[in-house]
Amino acid sequence: MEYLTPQNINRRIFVKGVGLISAGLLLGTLGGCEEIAEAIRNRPIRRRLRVGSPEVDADIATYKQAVTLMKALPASDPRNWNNQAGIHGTVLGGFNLCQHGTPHFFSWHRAYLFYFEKICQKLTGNDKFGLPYWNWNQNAALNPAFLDTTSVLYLPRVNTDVTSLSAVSTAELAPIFTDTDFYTFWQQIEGTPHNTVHSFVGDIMGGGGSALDPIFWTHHCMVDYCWDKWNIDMGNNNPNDPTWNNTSWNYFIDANGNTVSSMTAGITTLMPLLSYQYEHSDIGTPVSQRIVKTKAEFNKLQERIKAGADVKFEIKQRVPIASRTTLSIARPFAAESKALAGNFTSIINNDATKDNVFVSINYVQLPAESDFFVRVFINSPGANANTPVNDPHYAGSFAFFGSPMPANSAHMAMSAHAHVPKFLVNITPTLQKLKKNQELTGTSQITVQLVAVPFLGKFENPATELLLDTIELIVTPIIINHNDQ
Ligand SMILES: [Cu+2]
Repeated sequence: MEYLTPQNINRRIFVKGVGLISAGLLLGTLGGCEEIAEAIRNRPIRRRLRVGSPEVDADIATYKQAVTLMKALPASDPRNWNNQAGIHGTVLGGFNLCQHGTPHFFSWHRAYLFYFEKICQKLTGNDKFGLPYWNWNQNAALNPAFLDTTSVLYLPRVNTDVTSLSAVSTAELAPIFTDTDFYTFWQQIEGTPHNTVHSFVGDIMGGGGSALDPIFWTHHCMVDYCWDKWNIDMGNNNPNDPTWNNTSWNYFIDANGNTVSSMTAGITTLMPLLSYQYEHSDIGTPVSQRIVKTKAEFNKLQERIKAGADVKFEIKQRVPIASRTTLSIARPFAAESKALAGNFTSIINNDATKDNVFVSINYVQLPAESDFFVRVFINSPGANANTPVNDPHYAGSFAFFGSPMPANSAHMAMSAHAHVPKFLVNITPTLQKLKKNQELTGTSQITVQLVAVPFLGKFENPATELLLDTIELIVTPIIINHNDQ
């Protein structure tokens, strides 16, 4: 791929909101223009984990070597395996610095993976190493390399094959990928496939200490690929909001074990263009890969990514449904809204609507157990755990990730705000379907049912309660990409 020449790449790169940064930061090179262009052209490939590919086998071998070397580092070395995982959180202490439920879910984890990958490259002496990703939509069964109990990639887990999870199915992911608004796209990716896979795999992967499990890095690499595909292949834009772009973190650890004083969300947006690339694969509905062949195309793409767009999480209409209620997971919860389908006529009747209707569900705190996910149905009073997901009233699902912070936890004040469970499920396609089936008329009341479904057929603790803060219907505008290229 001859898309860069020494003439079109500078030693310094201008990032919106950040100003000039050294290209070496993103590329791991301090060379001249020619070497920089070369480094971008040959940036590491993050491949899809699968069986039967010699390249993937080689990546797994390097990954094993990297994990072994990180575990062998002294505890005083910040690149040590436990120390790296501790940035995210710990088994006993819960979440630490990781961002969940904030608009930096994607960017924070991207920066975290970026430095982890650099540490792997440095320790193994393989600067071509790219973290492999677990595409749960295409390869539901976890790669067997992680199941060998004698391997450094092994840890006990409850489930390693996600075939039964609708949260990673094309039916559930495809509508999420049609969402062009960064804020609602991120919230759905986090709450649906991301959380569900964490909790379903379970054990250490189900909580704050999840980065201790080598699967974590391949799972988050997939989450990062979701963002990459949406942003680069599909032409959607990240926020141009300076507050978002300038948000910075001063604790990541570089390949040499030094603390990085400033990494920003704005810089992370350029990482897939400059420091690694994804081997293409499908997530939900196939989307063609954006292949950049010329320097002009590369520059145009880079300009679009740097510019972002004026995207906001804007709520045009809000209909409260319920608030401050205790729900038992053992019984489906049904609530009626004051909203009539007629309130949303323009959305329901228009397949090309520019707005989305979401059920927005906020809980007060994480439940004590999270061995289940929650299905959302619309106008289906009898919905229960046996109602199939191809029922026309089914709208989507979400799961909880993590446990409540231990009381008096040192981290509680610091990061609990970032882990308040809140979810968005887009019910626009369901409302349109029900209208077409003539189940909804203008005067039909819209009702919402929440059904908890245990991962393994029965709840570990059926007495688990969910403290609901609010459920409401919200209408958000779809953002048009004015500078789509
Ligand atoms: Cu995660």
